[in-house]
Amino acid sequence: MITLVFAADSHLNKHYARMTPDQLAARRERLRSAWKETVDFALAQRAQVYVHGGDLFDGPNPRTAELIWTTDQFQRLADAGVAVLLIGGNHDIPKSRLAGATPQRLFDTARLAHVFTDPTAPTWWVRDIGGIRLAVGGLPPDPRLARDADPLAELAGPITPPPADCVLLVTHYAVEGTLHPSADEPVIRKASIAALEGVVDYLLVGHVHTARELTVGGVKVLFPGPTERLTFGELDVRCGFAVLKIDGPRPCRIAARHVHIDPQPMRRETVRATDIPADGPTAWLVDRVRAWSAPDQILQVRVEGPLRRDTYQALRFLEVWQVGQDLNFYFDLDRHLLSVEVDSPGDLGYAGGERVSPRMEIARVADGLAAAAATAAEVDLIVAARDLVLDHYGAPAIEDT
Ligand SMILES: [Mn+2]
Repeated sequence: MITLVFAADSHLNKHYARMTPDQLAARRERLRSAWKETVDFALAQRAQVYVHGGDLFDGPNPRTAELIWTTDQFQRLADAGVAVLLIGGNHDIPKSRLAGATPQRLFDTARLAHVFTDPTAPTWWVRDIGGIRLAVGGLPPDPRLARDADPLAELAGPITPPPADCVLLVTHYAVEGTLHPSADEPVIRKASIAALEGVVDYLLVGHVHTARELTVGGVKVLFPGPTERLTFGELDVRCGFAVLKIDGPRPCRIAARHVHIDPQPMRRETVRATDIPADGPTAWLVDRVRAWSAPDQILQVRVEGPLRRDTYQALRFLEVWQVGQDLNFYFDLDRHLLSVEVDSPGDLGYAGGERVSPRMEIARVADGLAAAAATAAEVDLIVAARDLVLDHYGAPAIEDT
């Protein structure tokens, strides 16, 4: 019996633009500890093989501190005699040869892992373990593929694994039917998977951030999901990894199960702007934020819809944000779907009865102040302040994907 652990999409070293340095350090610690659970599990279960299906890192150039920590983990596996097999993912493979090597190569050079690097045809790792001959093929993603390509149809030749009792193929691509319809990237067609019947027993797929298992034709397809959720768009995603128990000889029997990893608590709440009272809007919103808060949580509160202009101007968003920031691990007050309702023609060029974005409202208030300014220096100061404010108005730190 072979025990094999398969994880993917750990995105170590991920950068969140609007987190403070302390928040970012703690968040990266969180990503590391989620991935470490896969290593701890492999050691505790005495797995013989550990496979990572790409995007171990969020980019091709993780910080050295992150690499040292990761090396320690692979050393633990190596010390226990666990074979480690890695491919890069679309995040940690450089987009061009000139941009250097995928960070996984470091672990191959240090003889802590075997890294599959050819994206044009699977290469094979074969080992006899407990009387079972296991062949694992690796096919990392090819950044040069056209967006409408089927990666398996673009290979240099047919997939021909060496003779073995059990044949697994590891890759990092979207599979037909698993991605949002608007996703614009290479997708493995189900027909290409069905054509592998009798050639490949199990297709192990990273990249798709949701745990699931499919059978296409006679081929089992396993997605372990990510080891941690990365964005608010992944609120419903199951995190974890997969463990395969393989019994031979050919035709081998494979039992796969998903192992859950508790993600960092994440919550998203929506406030209809029309529900915000004109009287005491800040205290009202603060009460809601308090009720939704928890110390270890990543919280997003979206305020959406039209808000009366006087209520908008009375609402102290910074105060609301500060309360959210104090009571949560990280707080995002998302106002991208908020508009400001203008009832009557004012002195700032409104037609009356229109809805404008908060950005427009900020810009128009600033332009009104500039128009009323006494000196050219004052105008310059107001314009510079306006541009600075609009620049900082920015995008949320943890975007949807
Ligand atoms: Mn990916």
